[in-house]
Amino acid sequence: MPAIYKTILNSSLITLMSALGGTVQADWAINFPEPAAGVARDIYGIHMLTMGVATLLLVIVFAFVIYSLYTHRKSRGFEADQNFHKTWFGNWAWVIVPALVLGVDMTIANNAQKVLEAVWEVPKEEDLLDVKVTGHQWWWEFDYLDHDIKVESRYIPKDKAGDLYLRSVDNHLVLPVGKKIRFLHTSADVLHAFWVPELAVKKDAIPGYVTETWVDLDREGIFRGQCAEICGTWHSRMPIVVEAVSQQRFDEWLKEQGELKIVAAAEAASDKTWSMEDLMEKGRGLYNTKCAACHQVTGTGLPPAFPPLKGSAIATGPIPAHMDIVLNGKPGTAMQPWNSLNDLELAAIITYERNAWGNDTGDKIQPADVRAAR
Ligand code: HEC
Ligand SMILES: [Cu+2]
Repeated sequence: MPAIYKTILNSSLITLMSALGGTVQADWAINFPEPAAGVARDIYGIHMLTMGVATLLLVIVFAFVIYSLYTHRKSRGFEADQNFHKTWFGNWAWVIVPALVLGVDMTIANNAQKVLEAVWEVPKEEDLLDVKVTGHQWWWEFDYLDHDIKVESRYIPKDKAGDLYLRSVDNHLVLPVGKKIRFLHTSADVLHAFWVPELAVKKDAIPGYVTETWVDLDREGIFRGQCAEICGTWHSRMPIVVEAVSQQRFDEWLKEQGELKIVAAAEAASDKTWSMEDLMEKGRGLYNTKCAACHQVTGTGLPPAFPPLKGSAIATGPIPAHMDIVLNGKPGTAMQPWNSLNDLELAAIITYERNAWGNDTGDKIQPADVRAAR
């Protein structure tokens, strides 16, 4: 069916559904999703007020027009009234009706103004939770600035994500309910935009700039959003998943993250020599979450944009060159530096790349080798 017919059909369906009432709307998910934050509720309120007024006016005007046309039709012998303007109502209607409409408009504008102020003015409170949100091609980074915790969030490939493909990520943006949260938006490369409908937050992430938004979550749940600024070939593969939890659960989560970090750092710093199996096992997991987006789980890449690693001259050639491109990336390409990973993680990934998919070099890279190459 041509797109234009679909659009017309959809909008007629929406009108029909709105006429049928609230429950149907919810089932058909035709209205905005239920807000999950105070500011989002205010915005939702404006939307419902405006839609209510528009629907009421629509019904009144159409009822009037249809009644007039039908009842006073020419075939019944009616003639146009040429003296309407001579009556009191005929004289004043064109003043009274617009004045009423203006009154309604002012009500809407007044409400909208108040909400806009609330949305744009980040509360100046001592105990705001600050989360720096950085857009990357093509994943999100969330820094909990007051807690020294960083979360990297990447999409989950189709075979694992199932129905939630492009709606799910490996690491959620975990946030507490009942606390004011300030987002600091920025980008590491090109324009992205952070957008989660239930939070009613949508803000461009601009390289070199930091902008602010805020939310006050008021219910627990999983809220899914996505990058809303076309940012390259994999724009669709940077969904956002907010997990709103109780303050108590959030505190536990923070503790877990802190502990995980300590364990990982201790493991990576130790001079333990790792076995091939351990390195391959760790490497597979890390590769599949961090590298497979471009180089594919099968190692075959997506040429010409993303080169294959299976049989690649670098992944089967001298180790230093392989280590160099992974640590430092390749400027001007989508291959970013991965030096924020720890020595163990890098050792595992590089070992995996050199031995998976029939690369079979037999090379084992240890954390100490990575440390020496940094
Ligand atoms: C966003 C996409 C992307 C991701 C994610 C990515 N790479 Fe790359 N990678 C590239 C591109 C593009 C190149 C080619 C750069 C060039 O032009 O030489 C490349 C090149 C490479 C090469 C050299 C291959 C060759 O034969 O030229 C290696 C090795 C490599 N990447 C390893 C990794 C590892 C390890 C990871 C994960 C930690 C990773 N890449 C994640 C895009 C990506
Ligand atoms: Cu993006």
